[in-house]
Amino acid sequence: MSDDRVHMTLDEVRDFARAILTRVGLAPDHVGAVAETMVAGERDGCGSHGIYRLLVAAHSVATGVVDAHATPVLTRPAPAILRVDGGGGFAQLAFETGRQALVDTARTQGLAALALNNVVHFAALWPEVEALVAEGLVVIAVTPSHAWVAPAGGTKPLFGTNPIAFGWPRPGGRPFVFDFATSAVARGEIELHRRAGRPVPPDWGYDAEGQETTEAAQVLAGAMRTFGGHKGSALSAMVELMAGPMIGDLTSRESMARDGGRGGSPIGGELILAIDPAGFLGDAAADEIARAEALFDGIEAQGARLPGARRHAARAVSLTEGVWVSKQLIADIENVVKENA
Ligand code: NDP
Ligand code: PYC
Repeated sequence: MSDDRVHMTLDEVRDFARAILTRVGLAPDHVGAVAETMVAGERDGCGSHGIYRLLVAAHSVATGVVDAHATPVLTRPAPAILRVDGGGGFAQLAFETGRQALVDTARTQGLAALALNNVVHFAALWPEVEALVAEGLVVIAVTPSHAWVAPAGGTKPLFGTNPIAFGWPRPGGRPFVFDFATSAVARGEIELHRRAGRPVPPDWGYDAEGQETTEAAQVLAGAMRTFGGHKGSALSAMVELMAGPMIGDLTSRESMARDGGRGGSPIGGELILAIDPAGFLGDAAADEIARAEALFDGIEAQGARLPGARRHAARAVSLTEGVWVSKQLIADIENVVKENA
């Protein structure tokens, strides 16, 4: 292995993340919830949302973008509608606060929606989706971010990178879960290209003058592009609407304005929809979920892979062999903490 990386077990990753988050002053219940999503990112080979996120998490605490001691509060505005006010804290603890109520409500009502409001969000959505799918639910989750992405046909930032995640339970197997930004790629991936000095594909974004560029730094200073042209653009708008005004929270442009140049993680809301197939199907649910397997068989029969397959393959390795982490990243994280001590 090249010596610019250090080997860590997943327990060491967890200890490191917890120690850093504690040192920057995050309250213990947040530390636990936030660190787990970073461990999950490293475990599943998702570098842009593993401990790399300690940089922005520490910065968000130090600059007051996030309330490090927020206590999320769960309410039920309607029988199938749940809301957690995150109190300006990280989204992970807000999700944990509403998670069991969402599962229970989906089971009793057939479907349920959970709005996380007033949260700071830097995480991937698939850990939440997987946790709910493990309960036998079909799940959709969306969240806006900061205004970094131009609508198709434009070249100026308006939308966030606005991920959409979907999960479907599979009998005895790995769930079908996809989770992707509606931008050409997550911003974190472009940041990793900048750190590594690697060019980006020309269709990832524009420079500040609206010109195509392969310089990661110029895209970060300019505007990212949506995936799939007008289709990704419309989906991105949908995310803004459903996890912004529909739940009484911020759009990506408003999140950026609220940040006020501090460079913290996005501020706003997240919407999670959970459906219990038994609500439609009753006792036939298990048979129908089993019938859906033919679709997955059909995909794989063509040599295509399912979303999530790469993550699960990475997980199988990391659970026994640990992971390799950039020494430079570890040093940068330590520096951010020292600078903000
Ligand atoms: P990718 O473009 O890498 O795509 C991710 C999804 O597509 C995964 O489900 C992935 O499965 C699947 N996939 C990728 N390649 C294939 C393939 N060849 N065949 C089948 N499926 C495939 O991710 P993004 O850069 O768009 O997003 C990365 C992460 O960033 C997401 O987890 C997202 O939640 C997070 N994010 C969070 C934001 C926030 O505001 N909180 C904002 C934007 C992004 P697999 O994982 O197995 O490769
Ligand atoms: O990678 O685009 C991103 C992102 C934004 C917030 C969290 N991740």
